[in-house]
Amino acid sequence: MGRRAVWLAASLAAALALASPVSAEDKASPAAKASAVLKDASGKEVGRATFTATPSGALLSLVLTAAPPGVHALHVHAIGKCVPPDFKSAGPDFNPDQTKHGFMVPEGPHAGDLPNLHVPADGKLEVEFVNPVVTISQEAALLDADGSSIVIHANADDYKTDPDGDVGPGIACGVITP
Ligand SMILES: [Cu+2]
Ligand SMILES: [Zn+2]
Repeated sequence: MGRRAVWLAASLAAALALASPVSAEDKASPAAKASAVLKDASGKEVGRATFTATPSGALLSLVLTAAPPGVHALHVHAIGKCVPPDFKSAGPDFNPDQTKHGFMVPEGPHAGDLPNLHVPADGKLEVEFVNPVVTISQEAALLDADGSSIVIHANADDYKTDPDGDVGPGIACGVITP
């Protein structure tokens, strides 16, 4: 499994743990964490994300409490800056390997690509993913010099259109902090 490995559902992660390129240092400090509070353009909190370093990669737990219903793209973006209303300040998808966007293309995905969120009518959703590519504080790090952020977009990700999956503007954003 290379650096282009896709995000995996948590249920699949255990089977692939031995093949993941996680550094020894992250393995030695499994308690390493980072987190983000996601807010919409009006500044209202819509949910929280926690990243935990594991021997299989970064485990993302996302708890949405007031997200807009519907199907929305979820990405890690390259810069830790969330300026409303469109959160362009967060930069493009996190892409330290200079790959292309999307799970459906052979040159993809970006390290920051994630599966779509299907938010129910009450705006509440809890999901967990393991990303074997990114780390909290090592190579491909979320906490690099310019930080990173987690962004929910207006539309679904088509998993193939470069550079962003045709997802429309950001509608919620959270800076990832230690
Ligand atoms: Cu994005
Ligand atoms: Zn992408």
